[in-house]
Amino acid sequence: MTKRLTGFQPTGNLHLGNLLGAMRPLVAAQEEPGGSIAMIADLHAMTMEHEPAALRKGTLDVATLLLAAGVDPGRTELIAQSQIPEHTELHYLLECTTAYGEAARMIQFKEKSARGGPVRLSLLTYPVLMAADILVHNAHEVPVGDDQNQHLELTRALATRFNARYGETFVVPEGVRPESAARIMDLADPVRKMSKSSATAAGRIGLLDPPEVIRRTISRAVTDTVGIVRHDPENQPGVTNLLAILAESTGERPGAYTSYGALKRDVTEAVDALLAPIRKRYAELADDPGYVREILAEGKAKVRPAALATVRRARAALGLLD
Ligand code: AQP
Repeated sequence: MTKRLTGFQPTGNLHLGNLLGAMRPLVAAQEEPGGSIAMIADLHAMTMEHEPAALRKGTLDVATLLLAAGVDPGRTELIAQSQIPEHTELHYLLECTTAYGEAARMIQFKEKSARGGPVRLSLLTYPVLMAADILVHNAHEVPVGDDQNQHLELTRALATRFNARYGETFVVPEGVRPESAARIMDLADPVRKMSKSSATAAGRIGLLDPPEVIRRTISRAVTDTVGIVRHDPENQPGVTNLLAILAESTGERPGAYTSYGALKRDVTEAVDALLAPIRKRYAELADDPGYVREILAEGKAKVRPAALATVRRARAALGLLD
C-alpha cells in the first residue's frame, strides 16, 4: 500500500522552504510504515510558459536534490510524472467527470490566469491532473500546504463522486499536514511564502547556494524596528520567520536573543550546517546523471503495475473496452 504522495515542480531552483516544508517531512516519513512516492511534476511545470531545455535540466536537478537530501530509493519511489503514462490517461478520464465550473473556480487558476499573457488550457485542468496523480497510485495520504487544500478537496470530491456514480474504483485520499511543516516566508517580503518564482532571489535561499550567498541573503533579511526578538507573526513577520528557520534547521527551540544581528548569525550557521551536506552529496550525484536516470526508471517500474490496475478499473467502470 502506498501511503503518501508528494510532488515537486521543476520550475526553478529548490529552496529552503521546499526543503523544510516538504523534503524533510518526506525523508522523515521513510521511518514510518507505508511507502511514499516522490513525484517530480514535470507536466505541471508545463502549465505556464516554459523552456524545454530548462525543464529537462530542472527535472534531473530536482531528482538529484531529493536524493541528496536523503530520499532513499529503497523506501521512497522517485518518479517523473511524464514517464508514467497512466497519469495522463487517468487525467482524461477524470476530466470527463469534472465540470468546467469546478476547475474554473480554483483560486490558483484565478490568480495565475490573471497575471497576463496567454493562459494555457492545462492551467485550468491542472487540478484534475493532480487528482489523477494521487488517485492513480491509490495514495491514502497527501501532505498539503494551505495553497493546495482546495485542489485536494477537488480530488476527494472527484473520487467520491466517481465511486458513487460508476462503482468503487478509487481510494479517497486524506490531506495531512506534516507535523514539522513550517511555512517558510520570503526573506525580503516576509508576508509572502518563499517561492521559486518570486521576482528576486533576495528572499530565497537556494539549496545549492554557496555559504557566502547564504550569509549575505540572511544578513539582508527584512526585520522591523521593534528591536525585540520574539515570535509575533502578525507584527514581526521577518523575525518570526528567522526564528522558524532556526528552529526547523536545528530541531531545537531557539534560545533568547538580545539583537537581530545575533539571531541572524545563528540562523546563518544553522542553515549552512543544514545545506553543506546536501551540496556535497549533490555534487557527487551530479557527476553521474546516468545513476539518477536509473533511479527514475526503477521508480517507474515499481509504481506502474498498480497504476495500470487503477486505470483498468476506471476504464471498465466508465464502459470502455479493454
Ligand atoms: N515557502 C515554503 N514553505 C514551506 N513549504 C513550501 N513548499 C513550497 N514553498 C514552501 C512546499 O514544497 C513542495 C513543493 O512545492 P512545488 O514545487 O509544488 O511548488 P510550490 O508549492 O508552488 O512552491 P514554489 O517554490 O512557490 O514554486 P512556484 O514558484 O513554481 O509556484 C510542496 O509540498 C510545497 O507545499
